[in-house]
Amino acid sequence: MAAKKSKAVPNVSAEDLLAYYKDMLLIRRFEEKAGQLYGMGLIGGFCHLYIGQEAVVVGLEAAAEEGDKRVTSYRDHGHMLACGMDANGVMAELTGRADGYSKGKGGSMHMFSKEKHFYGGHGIVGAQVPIGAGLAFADKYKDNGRVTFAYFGDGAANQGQIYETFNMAALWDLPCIFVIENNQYAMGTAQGRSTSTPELYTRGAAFGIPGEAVDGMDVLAVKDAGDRAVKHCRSGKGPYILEIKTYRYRGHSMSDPAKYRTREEVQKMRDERDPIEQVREILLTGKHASEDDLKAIDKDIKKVVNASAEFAKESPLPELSELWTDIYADVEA
Ligand SMILES: Cc1ncc(C[n+]2csc(CCOP(=O)(O)OP(=O)(O)O)c2C)c(N)n1
Ligand SMILES: [Mg+2]
Repeated sequence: MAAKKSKAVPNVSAEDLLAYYKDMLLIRRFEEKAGQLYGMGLIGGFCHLYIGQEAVVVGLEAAAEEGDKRVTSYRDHGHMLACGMDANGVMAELTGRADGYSKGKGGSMHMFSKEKHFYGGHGIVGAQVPIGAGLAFADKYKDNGRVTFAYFGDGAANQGQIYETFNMAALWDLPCIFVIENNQYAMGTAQGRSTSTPELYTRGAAFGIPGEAVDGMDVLAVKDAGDRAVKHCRSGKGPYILEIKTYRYRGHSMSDPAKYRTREEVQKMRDERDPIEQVREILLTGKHASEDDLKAIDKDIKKVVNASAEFAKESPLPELSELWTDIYADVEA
């Protein structure tokens, strides 16, 4: 049966809208729970929340196909959930438990899933970008039609290795989508204080890489741009840049009191541009869902998230012998 079209957004089915809503809400509720567990001392070390940026990964995952790859920075929980990694495994890793994706040895910034083609989770700013180009190089070599999403921030966009990567990716027509998640801040530094040319999507011009700026608070705009980028890369035309303008509601990490911006600035964004509220509005006005339906969805998602926290708490700490495993990669013959 053909999917029902949304009245408010002609080219998107109600099913898709609802799926985006659920996926974004799962990330938000998961991150809220992670923040709570951090406050309770159950998560140690660094923890960078993704709240506010949910539409970026959900929109782009909607444009991806099975087998496509993704790699990102330390602000990575949303990427993992959006590509289908299990909330239990992610929460157990955040709490350093044996059932976590890295057996409790990686924590928030260092998780991977071969099955879901998620290549981390990287703590060194920008380091994941050449890795992303390497993944795309492997796919190009194998001629398998896959694309890689290499995510990085507005701060990382000023790093030298990004431009070495752009050069190689363009030279070899690599199927790599460079996703700049411009959340307007790099730790406590606003973009205007660190960046000479604010139009980050033009940063590939010197290498002949096309780019576009996207409203990252609008999941439909992200999906639309993602479709264009994927089409470009899959058709063998080389890399593509998406500068996705977004906003993080929380501090840089859990230890950041965020004194470099006003509460009003954050509140205004939450009130006027929230990505989840925007889809909620479309669902309600298009009569694709009732208030009660959406309440029930939230309840179900909270159950999944609470269950992940319980799973994490009950999972044991890694055995001492785990210190000696996973040090060298298994090399297939
Ligand atoms: C090479 C390197 N330099 C500095 C740091 C410290 N550091 C961690 S995050 C960060 C800011 C990065 O901001 P951005 O790229 O905008 O990403 P966001 O945190 O906003 O997602 C910095 C400077 C680091 N981890 N690695
Ligand atoms: Mg940033």
